[in-house]
Amino acid sequence: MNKLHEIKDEFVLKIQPVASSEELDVIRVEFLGKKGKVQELLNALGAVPKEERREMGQALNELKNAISSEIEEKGKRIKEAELNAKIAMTTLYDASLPYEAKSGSLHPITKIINELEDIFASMGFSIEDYSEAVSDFECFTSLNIPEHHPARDMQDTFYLENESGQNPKLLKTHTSAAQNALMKKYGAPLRAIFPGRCFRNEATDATHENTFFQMEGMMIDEGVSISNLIYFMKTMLSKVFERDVEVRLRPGYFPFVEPGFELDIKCLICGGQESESGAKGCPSCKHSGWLELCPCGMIHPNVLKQGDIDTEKYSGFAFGLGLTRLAMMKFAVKDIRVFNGGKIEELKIKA
Ligand code: FA5
Repeated sequence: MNKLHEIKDEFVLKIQPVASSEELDVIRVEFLGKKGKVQELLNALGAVPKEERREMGQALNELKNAISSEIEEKGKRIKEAELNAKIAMTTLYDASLPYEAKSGSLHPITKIINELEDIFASMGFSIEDYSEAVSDFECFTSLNIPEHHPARDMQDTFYLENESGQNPKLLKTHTSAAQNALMKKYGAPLRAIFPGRCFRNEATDATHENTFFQMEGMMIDEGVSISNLIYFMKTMLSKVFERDVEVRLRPGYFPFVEPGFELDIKCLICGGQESESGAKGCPSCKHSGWLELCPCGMIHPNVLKQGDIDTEKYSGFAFGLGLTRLAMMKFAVKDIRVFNGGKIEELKIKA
């Protein structure tokens, strides 16, 4: 009987830390196997005195049943734990699940520049690039805006320091700053567009940024007139928006064109409609229903002369498209600051 108790105690001790099916099998063989500890005692039963044999046999059977049901119970718990561990692993990483590859995309401004370049290239315009830091001459004087001319007040900018303190460069306020250099580089006839980043020292709001894009266009040839200008503006807008958009042309003053116009587009955010409260337009068009988009005009003879163009023979038009504002309208972005904001979620525009 003592031996029986020893086996029982040993089993209880050994089964406690068992945590895997493999370890449990080892215990099963050790206690219940053909040469196991319980079987050994059963085999030796014949040598037990007759009067004790019955009681001993009964106790051994009870021990065998208890060990076997304990092993069975433990086996169930181990299987369950093993299954849960497998499920957890699958949840963490399942190589068979469909994989969504996240890829980047072009910035909406880049997309619109690419689109405009294609449109103008197809109409025979070359595409030019120009510096962001330019001289005072390029940005103002060459454009018929001499020093102390009040028109300079409309475009305050950021001046860069240089060692001598003489003729510091400035961040260009408009793409028109490249007109003079391109006239000198190519002469007439000339058809070119030059998109670029512009800078202005001004407060920002829904339609104004201190850093924004414009795209300048210039056509100089014999007999170029306002009808050519209007034709190119209309073609560009209908191709960009792929639908009819309402535009209006009104007189505008820029020292480098004569005559000069403001080309406005009917606000595509509110459609120029009155809101339910009776207010006209929306914040994106400053409640006017219209957005200033593309000033333009016939290039002033003084500007052509500064660019070494023969004004007796040639005339030309120029326009300065507000590219970031165009992107606002095209992609229905209500606030221009989204484009420089760097918030990927806001920039996920269906372009
Ligand atoms: C000019 O910059 C002229 N150089 C345009 C021009 C070129 C006129 C050739 C005639 C011939 P303006 O300052 O209005 O003009 O700017 C042109 C366009 O740029 C505006 O209609 C507007 O769409 C955009 N723009 C101007 N300032 C800002 C700003 N702070 N933020 C965003 N867009 C602006």
